Amino acid sequence: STLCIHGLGYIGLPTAAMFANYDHDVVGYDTSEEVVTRLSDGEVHFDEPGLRAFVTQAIESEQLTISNEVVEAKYHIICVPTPFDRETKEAGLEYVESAGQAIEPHLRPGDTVILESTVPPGTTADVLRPILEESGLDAGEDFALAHCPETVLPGDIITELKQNARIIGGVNGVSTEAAVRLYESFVEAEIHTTANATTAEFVKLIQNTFRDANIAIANEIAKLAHDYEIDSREAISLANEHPRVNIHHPGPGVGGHCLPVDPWFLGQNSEELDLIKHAREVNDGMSGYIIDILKEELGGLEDTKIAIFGVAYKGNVGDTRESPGLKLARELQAVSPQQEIAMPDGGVEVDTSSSPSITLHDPHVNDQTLQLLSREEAVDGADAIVIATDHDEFEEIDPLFISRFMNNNLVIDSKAILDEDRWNTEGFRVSRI
Ligand code: SAJ
Repeated sequence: STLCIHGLGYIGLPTAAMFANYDHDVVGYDTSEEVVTRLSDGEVHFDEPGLRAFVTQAIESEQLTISNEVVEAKYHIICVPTPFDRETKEAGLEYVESAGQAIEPHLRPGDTVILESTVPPGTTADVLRPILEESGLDAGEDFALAHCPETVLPGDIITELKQNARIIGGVNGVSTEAAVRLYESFVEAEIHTTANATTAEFVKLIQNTFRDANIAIANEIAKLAHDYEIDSREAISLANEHPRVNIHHPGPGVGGHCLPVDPWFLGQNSEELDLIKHAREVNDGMSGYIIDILKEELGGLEDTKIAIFGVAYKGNVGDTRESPGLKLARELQAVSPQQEIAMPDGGVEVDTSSSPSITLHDPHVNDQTLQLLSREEAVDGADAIVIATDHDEFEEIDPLFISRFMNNNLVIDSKAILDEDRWNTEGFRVSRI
C-alpha cells in the first residue's frame, strides 16, 4: 500500500479519507479495536460535518482500508494525540513514541515518515528520529523524515484540509521535498517549506499562541470596559476599523485541544514563557470572572440554581475538550459554600445542601456521563442562565417561553449572541462579557 496513517482521530481520519479520495491506496491504522470496528461498520466516532459521507466514499471505493495492524507503506503519517498534562503543563509524547516504534520494523529504504501531531519544538529530530533509526536506516539519507503540522479548524476540516496553506519542514532538504510531493496531491493552497523540522513545529505552535494571546487581550479589554460601563464588543469592533488592528472576541475562556495547550508546549524545552504564560492565565481566569459576576448579581451563590447553556468548547461543534462551560461548572461546584459537619464517630462530612445546583444543556453534545438536560428542564427553577457557547440554536431561544420556568431573571451572555433588547423586554437582566 502507498500510505499508512497512524491514528484515526480528528486529523488522521479526514486525512486518510482525503488521500484515499485522491486515488492513493491508504491503510488507516488505529490501536483502538473499538474505533476500527465502528469505522469498518461505516460509523464515525466523532462529530464533524460531512465527514461520515467522505469516509464512506473512501471505504466504498476500496481506496481506504481500516485496520489494527501497521503495514509496509511508502509513506507513514503519524496523527496521534499528544495529551496535555495539566499539572506539569507538558505534552505527553508516549503515542508519538509508540507510533515510531510501530513503524520502525516496517521501515524500508526510500520510505517517508511524516509527523502531523502537534508537538513541542524538537520532537521530530530528537524523539522520533532516534526511534526510527533503530532500524539501522538513517533519516535524511535512507528514508525521509518531516514534520507537517495540521492547521484545520474543527467544524470545517474537510474544506480547510484542501484550502489551508501548509508548512513542511524535513530533517533535511530531501526529506522536505519528499513530503511536499505527497501533500501536493490534494492541497490547493501554497505549501511553504523549511529544511528543519523544529521550525515547522515552532510555527504551528506560535500560530495558536498568537490567537490565544489575542483573545487574552480581548478578555482583558472586556473586563476593563465593564469597569468603565461601556460595551467591549462595540469598542473592539471600532478599534478594528484601523487597518493594522485585529482584536479577537472576548468570551468565557478559551477551549479546545489546541489553543489552551499549544502555548505551553513552547515552554517544554525553554524557560522563556512569560507574556504567553500570562495570557494563558488571563483566559483561564474567565470562568472565575463569570463566577464573580454571578455572585455580585445574585447576592451570593448559596442555594441558587445556575443553568449552563453550551458545554462544547465552541459554537456548533460537539467537542467538549477543555470546554469553558464545563470548567465553569466544575469551579462553581468547588467555590460553593460547603459546611463541614462533625460526625458522632469523629469523622467529618461535607454538607453541600446550600451549594448552587448546576444544570447543563447542549444540543450538540452527546455524552451520557454529563447528565445533559433539555432546555426546559435545565432552566426549571433556575436563577441564572450562563450562555457559554455560541451555538446557533441559542440565538433562537424565546425569552418569554424561558421566563415561565425561571426563578430569577439573570442571563450572562458570555458570547454576546442574544438579542439584548428582546430579553430585556421580557424582564431579563442581561450581562455580557
Ligand atoms: N475564541 C474566543 N474568541 C475568539 C475566537 C475564539 O474566545 O475571538 C475561543 C473559542 O470559543 C474556543 C477557542 O477560542 O473556545 C478556540 O476556538 P478557535 O475557533 O479559535 O480554534 P480551534 O481550537 O477550533 O482551532 C485552532 C485553529 N487555530 C487558529 O486559528 C490559529 C485551527 O486553525 C487549528 O488547526 C487548530 O486550532 C489546531 O488543531 O491547532
